[in-house]
Amino acid sequence: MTNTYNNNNNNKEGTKYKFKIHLVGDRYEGCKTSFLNVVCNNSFNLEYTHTTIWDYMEKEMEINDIRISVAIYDYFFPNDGREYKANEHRANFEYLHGIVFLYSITNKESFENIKQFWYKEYIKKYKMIDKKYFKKPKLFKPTIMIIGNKSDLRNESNQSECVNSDDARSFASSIGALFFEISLRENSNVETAYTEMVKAILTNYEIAGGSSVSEISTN
Ligand SMILES: Nc1nc2c(ncn2[C@@H]2O[C@H](COP(=O)(O)OP(=O)(O)OP(=O)(O)O)[C@@H](O)[C@H]2O)c(=O)[nH]1
Ligand SMILES: [Mg+2]
Repeated sequence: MTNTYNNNNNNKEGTKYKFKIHLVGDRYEGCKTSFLNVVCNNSFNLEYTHTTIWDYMEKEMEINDIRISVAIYDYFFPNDGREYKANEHRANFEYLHGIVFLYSITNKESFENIKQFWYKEYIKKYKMIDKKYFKKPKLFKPTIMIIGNKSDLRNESNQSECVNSDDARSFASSIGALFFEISLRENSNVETAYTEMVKAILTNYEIAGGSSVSEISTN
């Protein structure tokens, strides 16, 4: 797929920046498709359909009078993501501005998988592809956000199976990530989380020079 999120030549009139965000997390418990639909279409469906192709939707927004277009990728991972193929994914990792790791508050395993698997593997993958295919030292680091979803179910769930908010917050803080608890079903805290993410990307991006990501230096 042709990547149009490099901020070089493809801006629509009035759009200053184009950012790209990936949604990452366990099958079902990550609620990635639900996140995409609530943020981009303001629609929520309780029925579950496993995503079998990756796709993205675009959302336009304005922050401090700056018009931004954000492509949010609902990422499909073969074999639940335990297997990666660099060639399949390299174009999608190019010019990546943000990664949202999602878990279900009511499922501790989905949070542990973010900590022990998704975060580590995804950052490793990102760096590997970056180094292997994009020769320039692109040291602009993607903004990271950790999201605990299904806050609507916390009170009615077995508390010993729920993710402790402080544990999740301290993990997010230890990796320099934003952290929010949300309910997609109730549309609670979703816009705040999403807007804070884009604001943080914008800040990082402008501090780094505000030009093509490939020209931005890292670390
Ligand atoms: N109660 C509740 N259910 C939710 C919430 N968000 C999502 N769900 C439900 O959780 C299930 C899984 O959500 P999906 O968004 O399809 O999960 P996914 O990560 O895209 O799953 P895969 O495509 O298989 O990787 C669906 O039945 C959703 O309706 C929420 O905030 N509260
Ligand atoms: Mg899905």
